[in-house]
Amino acid sequence: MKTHTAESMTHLATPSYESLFSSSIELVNQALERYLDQRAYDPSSQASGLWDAMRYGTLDGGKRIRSVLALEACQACGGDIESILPTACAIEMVHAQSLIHDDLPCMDNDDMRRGKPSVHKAFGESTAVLAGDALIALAFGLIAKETRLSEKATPRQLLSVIGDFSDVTSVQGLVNGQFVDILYEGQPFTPDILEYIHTFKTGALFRFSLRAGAKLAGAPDAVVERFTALGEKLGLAFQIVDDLLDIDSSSETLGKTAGKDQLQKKATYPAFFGGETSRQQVAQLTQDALGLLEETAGMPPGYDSSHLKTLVAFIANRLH
Ligand code: GRG
Repeated sequence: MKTHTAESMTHLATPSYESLFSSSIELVNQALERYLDQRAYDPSSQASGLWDAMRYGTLDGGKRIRSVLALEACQACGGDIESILPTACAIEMVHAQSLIHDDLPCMDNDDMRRGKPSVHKAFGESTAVLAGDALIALAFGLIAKETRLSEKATPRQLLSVIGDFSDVTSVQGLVNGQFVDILYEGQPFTPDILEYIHTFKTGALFRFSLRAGAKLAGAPDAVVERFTALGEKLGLAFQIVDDLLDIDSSSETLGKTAGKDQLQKKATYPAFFGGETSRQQVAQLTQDALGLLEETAGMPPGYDSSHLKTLVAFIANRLH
């Protein structure tokens, strides 16, 4: 099922990401709403306050860029949207969890997220920790229990995706990046350290999103690796732009506190290379990503990369 057509894209003057991908975003939002419905799991639960915090941190806000990338990757590789949707929601749950924990006073300590008080500000610190914990476990369950298997999305592929998800959520993924990010706060750092932090802290989830999309479409290994490389390029570009926006944008536009990286002496691309070189790096990563999308080997007949190319452009040029 295609959620929008290439034709509709060309007819819009300068369409925003939100308008162009509104059906995919809506699909993810509706599924998340279902999966985070306490009544569906445990109507007599005493933990309503925990469900509320999980819903507050995940729903109502967020660009959904990672889940949209997963949906688009799966469709570009000839897969069905129903096979990737639970994984796309799991990606958003873990992303939300990472933001909830990142905002805690013991981590990056931010009172604002997605234009509203951070989860620990609205619900208290212990609830914020537990809401994040529950989201990770729920995300694994979603992929395992809700993925629609097919000739393309086989049990073998599903197990492999769950294995990859474990890497992303563990010390081989986001946790690693966050640890090293905090380790280097206020410390001298090298470009290698910078790339390391960004690759794990942000790149891992982008990498997983594109890889899982290709895997659950039953794509051949070479395509899965190509989409993995695409995710690496996009994740790095996304984080460099994030670092630039932290300097150039306002808290109001970003929905989170701007200007914090400098205050906290974070290891960022603009801090090391300056704004201009950082922007050139984004441009190079964008070119690399577009090049990977030009490759047609192993792709299904009628392969259309236009949606993914639009997402690449959005990542490079985003303003929030
Ligand atoms: C996954 C087990 C586990 C732990 C997480 C706290 C932590 C460990 C990692 C923090 C990672 C982090 C906060 C990375 C920053 C990534 C980033 C650029 C976030 C902003 O993403 P957007 O702009 O946010 O897509 P929205 O709000 O639009 O969804």
